[in-house]
Amino acid sequence: MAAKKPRVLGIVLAGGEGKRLWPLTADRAKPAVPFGGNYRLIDFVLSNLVNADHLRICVLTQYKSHSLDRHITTTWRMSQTLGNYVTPVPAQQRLGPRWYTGSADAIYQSLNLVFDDDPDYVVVFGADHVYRMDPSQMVADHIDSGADATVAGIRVPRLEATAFGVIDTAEDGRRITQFLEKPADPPGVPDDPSVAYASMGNYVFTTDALVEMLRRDAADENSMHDMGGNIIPNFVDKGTASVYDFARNEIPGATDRDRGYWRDVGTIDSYRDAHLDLVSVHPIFNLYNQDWPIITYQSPLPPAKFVEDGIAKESMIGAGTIISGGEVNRSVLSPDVRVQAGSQVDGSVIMDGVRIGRNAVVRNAILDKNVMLPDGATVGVDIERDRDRFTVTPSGITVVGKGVRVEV
Ligand code: ADQ
Repeated sequence: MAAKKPRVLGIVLAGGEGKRLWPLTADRAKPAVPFGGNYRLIDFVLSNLVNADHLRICVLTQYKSHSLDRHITTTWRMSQTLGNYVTPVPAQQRLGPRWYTGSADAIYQSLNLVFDDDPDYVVVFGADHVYRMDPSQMVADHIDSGADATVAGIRVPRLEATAFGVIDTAEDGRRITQFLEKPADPPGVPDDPSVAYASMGNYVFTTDALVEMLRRDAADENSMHDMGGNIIPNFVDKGTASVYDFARNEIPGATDRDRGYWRDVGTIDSYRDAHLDLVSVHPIFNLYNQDWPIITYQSPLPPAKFVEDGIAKESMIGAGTIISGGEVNRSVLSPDVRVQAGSQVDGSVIMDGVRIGRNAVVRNAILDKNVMLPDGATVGVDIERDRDRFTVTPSGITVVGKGVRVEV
């Protein structure tokens, strides 16, 4: 007889503020930040869970959650009656008049969802990353190892690991012996000192062990109530934490190039770089792999249209966009954008509803939704002037916030 399929509840942590993505996070949580023309960051983790048939998912929101909420309800509503759901759960102050203190507190305050669903295992994933992963392979590994907690691990350049939890394992390569949350000087792996073994912030827990650990943590006044800072190190101390090596994850249709791709697009520069990768001839991350689709909301718009010698090279252009005589290079344009005659867009990310008039220039820039450039306006040309009116990164990327009308 076939083994009973384990009951798995997905919890997606989507309360992150994303301060380093300002002004894109001025009025939306980081997981709601648009990405790749059509998507929001949260679509990647939700697609991964749903493609793997994990169809019961709670999304814990908190910070500026309106746009995230709306996106989840329009895009991800599944059938409660069939027992499938993606439910956005706002912070409800169930345990007193306070918001969540940390990511572990967010789960602790939402434990009623776990009790209601009664799963064997709880998959807790972050919502901030661009990647493809089959979480069911990680769940199978968790069951096989007998651990209480399993952490997804990936090798990253050692110097980047200051932003991550860093894992050391026993000789079996599986049991975690040390977990350092965001160390100032991350240790390298034994066979390569330039590389660290980082936590992806994705975890699988055996339900009872998670509930017990969250209760213990809630009673600890010295805890920050953080998954990476407290809960995982406590499982490591208990000797019941394992690592799941992301390099072993197999995705249908993956190429040698994009196998193992995982990006924390946590800064404006990394956000733009990830977009430039998408429009390169051979991108590392292949959005076009329909064997593991990234699901999102698509509004019923007509196809993109190019008229009056309008042209786009090495670019992705959303539906309903009209390039009327302008030239677009190495850029990602969302749906419903207009680019008028004589204008140039280069190395940029342009979001929904942006209007670019005649003879305008947009260079190395990110234009948030509904930005208006009148005829002759420029962004990314006079960087000093841009510094006074917009956000400009040290590397010279200009970001114009939602709905701004750019002065000529
Ligand atoms: P960080 O990403 O810095 O490190 P955190 O800010 O807690 O940790 O964010 C983790 C996830 O939880 C994100 O998806 C975020 O949106 C969400 N989140 C944060 N606070 C929340 C709250 N109060 N309520 C709901 N959701 C919340 C973590 C780990 C590291 C690991 C990196 C990988 O702590 O060990 O290496 O992720 O990026």
